[in-house]
Amino acid sequence: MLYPQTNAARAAIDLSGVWDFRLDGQERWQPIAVPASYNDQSADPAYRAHVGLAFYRTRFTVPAAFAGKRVSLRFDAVTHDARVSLNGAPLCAHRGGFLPFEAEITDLVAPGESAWLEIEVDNRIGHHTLPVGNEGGTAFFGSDNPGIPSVEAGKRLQRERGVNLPNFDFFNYAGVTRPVRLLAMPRAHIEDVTLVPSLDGRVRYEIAAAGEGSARVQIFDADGAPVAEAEGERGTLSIPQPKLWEPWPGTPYLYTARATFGEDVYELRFGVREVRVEGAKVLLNGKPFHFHGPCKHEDSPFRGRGTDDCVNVTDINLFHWLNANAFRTSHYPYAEEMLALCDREGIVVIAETPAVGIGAPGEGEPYGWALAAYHRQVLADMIARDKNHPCVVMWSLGNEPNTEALPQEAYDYWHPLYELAHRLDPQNRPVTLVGCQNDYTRDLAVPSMDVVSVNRYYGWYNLSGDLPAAQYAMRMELDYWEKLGKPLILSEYGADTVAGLHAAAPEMFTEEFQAEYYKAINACLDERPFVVGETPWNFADFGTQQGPMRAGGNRKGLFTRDRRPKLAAHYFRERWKDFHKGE
Ligand code: GCB
Repeated sequence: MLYPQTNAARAAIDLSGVWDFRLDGQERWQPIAVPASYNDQSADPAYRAHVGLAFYRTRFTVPAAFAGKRVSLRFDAVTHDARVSLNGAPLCAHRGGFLPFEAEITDLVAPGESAWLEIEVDNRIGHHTLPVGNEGGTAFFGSDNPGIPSVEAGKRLQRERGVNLPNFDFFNYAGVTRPVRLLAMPRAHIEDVTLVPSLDGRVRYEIAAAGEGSARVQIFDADGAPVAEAEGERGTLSIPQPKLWEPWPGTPYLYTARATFGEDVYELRFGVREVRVEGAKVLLNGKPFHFHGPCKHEDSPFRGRGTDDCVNVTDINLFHWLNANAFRTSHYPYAEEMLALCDREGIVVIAETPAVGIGAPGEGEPYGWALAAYHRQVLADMIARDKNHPCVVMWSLGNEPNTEALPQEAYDYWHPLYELAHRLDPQNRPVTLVGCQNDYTRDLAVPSMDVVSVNRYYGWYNLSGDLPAAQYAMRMELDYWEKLGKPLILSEYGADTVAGLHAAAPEMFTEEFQAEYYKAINACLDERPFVVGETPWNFADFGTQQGPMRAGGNRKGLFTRDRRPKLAAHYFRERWKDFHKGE
């Protein structure tokens, strides 16, 4: 799905602002900022604790100047499920909180007229949502205390009342979290553009269009000079002496493809780069690439998971400060604005579906057909949305499924998704699946990927505080993976750290311990050329569900939630300066 654009043929009006809002059961409409999660916008505890429906509404006008155009509404993300109505009549519905959807309204609101737009948002999570909610009555990191009659009775009460029990470790933020826009474009219009560049400058292209017209593509260099053009809905263009999109600190050179179809125009920035796996290396533009940079969340004070360009720019500038070159969109597809920023700034992205927490024991059908069908849809939508971004170099099918309890079932669930990602992606990027710390010798799914990604917390959740033992265990596991002959990314490792807590003799939770922990684990990684990535957990402290293991959220950030560096951030900044592992 194309990102909205205002140009000579199209208009996109951002409907962001202060809308009306009420939780199900409340009478009064209250102000709410869009885009943002609703949960942190009020001191009313119901905003964070709410389970179920919430309602948003606003009034907008279709400009008279839109007469004769195809008019639609585009929702970049509503978390998790949405039902949209226009002047009280159902317009569209969408499942899943991290990808866009669109509905045409050309014949529903006349140019020059206004309409009420209402969005019903559902934040409930369960076995058939992505991310996965735990219907069995146990909170992530909560203590089960099975068999205690009073605790069991309390859990029953929670279930009757309705409770969200995320099987994941980030706050279940909800609402209209990304922009909503009113779009106008010619009735005969471009629906999609696909570009597949190669290093020799050839660019395969395809334009999908609705209605009558003839198609054309022109390519311009970064100074706006034309460098190639072709007629027709598909074909191959050739850029003479192409400048490549190189990751930071190289130059992420961007060209612009201008597609025209009848009266319609769409402009897409893209880069010439290639990515593939060869032996135990990931090659970017034919050269071994090493991923280094902390995993992220879309998370900031007040906004929750709401898109904010200022937060995004600040974060990417902090990536530059860290000398980092990559992150994974843990644990869901990020806002399109962030990917455009990474294209521009040369930050490499591993794009992840929202499939986190699949297959917890006792979940009933942990690898059920219904979830698989929905997962396929989400994967397809993510690839369709992000396929042209040069920054996206790999797909992650999901994070930390249970691949250990039922190894064959897990393989039978994940491997078809791996094949599907390869089939759907015109650029045929490598595919990974991020494995949980478990008995890795039983895992069939993660080793079947192009790149093995493993989250490991030696020295934190296990062997806690004992760094020599953590190193011993880490090295033993790396010995195991080395034999596979595939590239490996240590896709998460980290230690909760309270900013300002210090100790001369490093102990868990101090800033010194976090820095020592990373030095110890990195020493193991440095010995292994097949380790092509180190992506610490996490860039910044972030909001989570409350629980006995979380004091004001997850504190594994290299930065605090308001983006102040801890000691470990300074350590990584030094480590990653002129870092040339494997090249
Ligand atoms: C993990 C998860 C991540 C958590 C992290 C932690 O393995 O992938 O979502 O936040 O551990 O800090 O426990």
